[in-house]
Amino acid sequence: MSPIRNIVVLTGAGVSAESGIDTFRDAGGLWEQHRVEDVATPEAFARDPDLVHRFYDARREAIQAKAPNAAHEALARLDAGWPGELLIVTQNVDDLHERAGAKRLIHMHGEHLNAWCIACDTRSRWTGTLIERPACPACGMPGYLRPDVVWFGEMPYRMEEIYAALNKADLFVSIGTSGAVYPAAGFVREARAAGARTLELNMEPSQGSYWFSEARHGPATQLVPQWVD
Ligand code: BJW
Repeated sequence: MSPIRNIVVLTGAGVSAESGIDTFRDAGGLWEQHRVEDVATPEAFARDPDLVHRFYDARREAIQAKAPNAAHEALARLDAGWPGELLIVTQNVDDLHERAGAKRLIHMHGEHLNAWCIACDTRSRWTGTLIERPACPACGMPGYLRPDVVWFGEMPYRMEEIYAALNKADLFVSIGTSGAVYPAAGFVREARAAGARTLELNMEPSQGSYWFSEARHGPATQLVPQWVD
């Protein structure tokens, strides 16, 4: 087997679950508490922006009170020490990977701490809540800031960079994701087609488990440090 130089790691909500952040599709997860169509589509935001803002305000506040766990920390160690190419692609909008110290990181579904002004197309750091939401710092227009996250029907971020990394990966590792949402769910097939070994680390077999050459099941705080160290 050829030596491993280039690694792509995909993470999902399961990597942050043991920090106390709700996943989407597990029992009691966010999609049991809210209808996707009400809070995570551009149409929902157009229809009822206050409801969508309340959903993200609450999550933003909850996430800020949480801390990175042993899985985020192990991935940050990998990032700091891996001499070859490495890209951590997270579907998570929380900032726990960067708070753990990861640098080679892409937030393909956006970041809960960013605001996007749909009047002037500028991104800025989120400072307000629903009650005291500021005007856009760039254009000064009030009422046009939305959470800078990727909703259903919208194009995930930095896809060219991600596919370039997948196409030269020697190893693709998927951590804590159900494999229910595309295009991330298709990355394992892309990496396999490019000749990469593929490893799943998840609490249970994901929807795409079949495509992985190896799978280990259990909590991310145990599996990820075991794999990294
Ligand atoms: C643990 C654990 C522990 C628990 N340790 N593990 C192809 C086929 C079919 C449909 C489509 C397709 N291509 C596109 C689509 C449509 C759609 C889609 O995928 N629909 C599916 C539902 C079928 N995709 C899109 O719309 C995407 N856009 C797109 O494709 O654009 C193309 C386009 C082309 C031309 C014009 C315009 C566009 C966008 C998808 C956006 C997803 N957005 C969300 C919300 C982000 C903001 C926010 O956070 O609020 O992203 S939805 C939600 O799901 C969030 C997540 O990032 C994403 C994935 O969830 P994740 O991370 O996998 O979480 P869970 O809960 O599902 O799973 C957790 C896992 O962890 C479980 O397996 C647990 O077992 C495990 N776990 N605890 C280890 N301790």
